[in-house]
This record gives sequence, structure tokens and C-alpha cells, in this order.
Amino acid sequence: MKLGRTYLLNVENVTPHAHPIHLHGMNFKAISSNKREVQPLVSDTYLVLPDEKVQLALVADNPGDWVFHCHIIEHQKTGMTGYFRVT
Ligand SMILES: [Cu+2]
Repeated sequence: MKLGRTYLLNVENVTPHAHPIHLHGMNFKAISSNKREVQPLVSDTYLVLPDEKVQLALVADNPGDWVFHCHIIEHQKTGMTGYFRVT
């Protein structure tokens, strides 16, 4: 991500489980969901429901490598972990 740019993350949960998706280093706002009305609050975590597609908006305002992962440790350790690089 380019420092200072705005990004829209399209997150889709194709599993039968809810996943509390958490981002380090930056905050986002949930913009829309196909499952429910979203509250436009600034947060670093969003509980993605089964079959939910959610759009998370953020400004890449913090340079570095920032982990993006499910907060259920078994999910995080078995692959639901990645990172964003902001430069
Ligand atoms: Cu999970």
C-alpha cells in the first residue's frame, strides 16, 4: 500500500465459521455488508459472519508491515494470517 492512499478491502467469508478479523497498525471502517447493517465506527477488528461479504475502508497512514489475521488462534496458526506493507 502507498502511504497516505485510501483502500477498500473486499473480505469474503466462504467458511461455515465466524472470523474476528483483526488488523495491526491501522484502523478501518466497515462500509457495507451483504448480511447486516454496519456501524461506520473506526475499529481494528470486524467479526465476519459465514457467507458475509464486507467492505472495509482504510487510509494507509502508518508505514511498516502490518499483520492481518483471524483472532481465533487455531485459525491464525493454520493459515488465516497475512500482512500489508505500507511504504
Ligand atoms: Cu477465524
